[in-house]
Amino acid sequence: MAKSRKVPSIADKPSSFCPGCGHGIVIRLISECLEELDQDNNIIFGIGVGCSSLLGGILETDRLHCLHGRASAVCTGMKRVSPENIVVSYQGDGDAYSIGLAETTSAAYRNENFTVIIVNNTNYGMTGGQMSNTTMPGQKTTTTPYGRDCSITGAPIKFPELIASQFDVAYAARGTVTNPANINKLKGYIKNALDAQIKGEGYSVVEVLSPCPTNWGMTALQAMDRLEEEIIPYYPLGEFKTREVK
Ligand SMILES: Cc1ncc(C[n+]2csc(CCOP(=O)(O)OP(=O)(O)O)c2C)c(N)n1
Ligand code: SF4
Ligand SMILES: [Mg+2]
Repeated sequence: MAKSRKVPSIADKPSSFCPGCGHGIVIRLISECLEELDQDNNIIFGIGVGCSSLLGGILETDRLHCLHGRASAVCTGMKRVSPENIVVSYQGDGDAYSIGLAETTSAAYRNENFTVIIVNNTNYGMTGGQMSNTTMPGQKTTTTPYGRDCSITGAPIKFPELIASQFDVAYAARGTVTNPANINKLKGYIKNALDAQIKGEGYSVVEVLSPCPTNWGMTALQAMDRLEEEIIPYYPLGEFKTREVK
């Protein structure tokens, strides 16, 4: 008989994400990692604006809702005054890479010792699917009805690669939620990122390629297919920076 897995104690409330959304999987993985690292009673979340903010209604933990894009600045303050706590910034791509690009990049530049989880669904999900800095070239959104034209907007940001090659950060990775194997790998990345913070190694980030079936105008299964066929080939998965020699 198949056994169901125990629900982590800090994530036992129902969510209000759309069916097929990736946010819920990511939150579950973060909760499992915190529990396995014995940090579930020692966590403070900085929560961004967007569908990521629904996290605040699910978790029974200390948390602060931050102004749009400013979670990395808030987390910098929280971690500096309370270094014994684990601090995680939970944000969307629009929040972290568009509206908050300065704060996100500056925290990485300073190698602040906290962890950032960025759910990249290639649009501003909560507000109806506008273009963000990670919208794919040619992707139609409500603000790019003819498709994203990179000659006008610039090209999509690949943040983990950018900071791994340019800044002295501890850890940078990108994962996804398209199948059990990828979910298990993603969990490993999240754990490595939290572990880097626990060891005091510095800034850690995990970007998650995640479906937004509602704004992509797709079923849940079609959205997973789009990730596999179109988005993962553009945004490679894996670890880009780690302090450990592997
Ligand atoms: C200063 C400010 N500007 C704009 C908004 C409107 N707004 C709310 S959520 C959001 C987009 C969030 O997108 P993303 O971070 O990608 O999260 P998602 O909903 O896709 O998970 C925007 C623009 C706001 N709340 N505050
Ligand atoms: S709008 Fe998109 S990101 Fe937001 S809950 Fe729905 S599927 Fe998820
Ligand atoms: Mg988004």
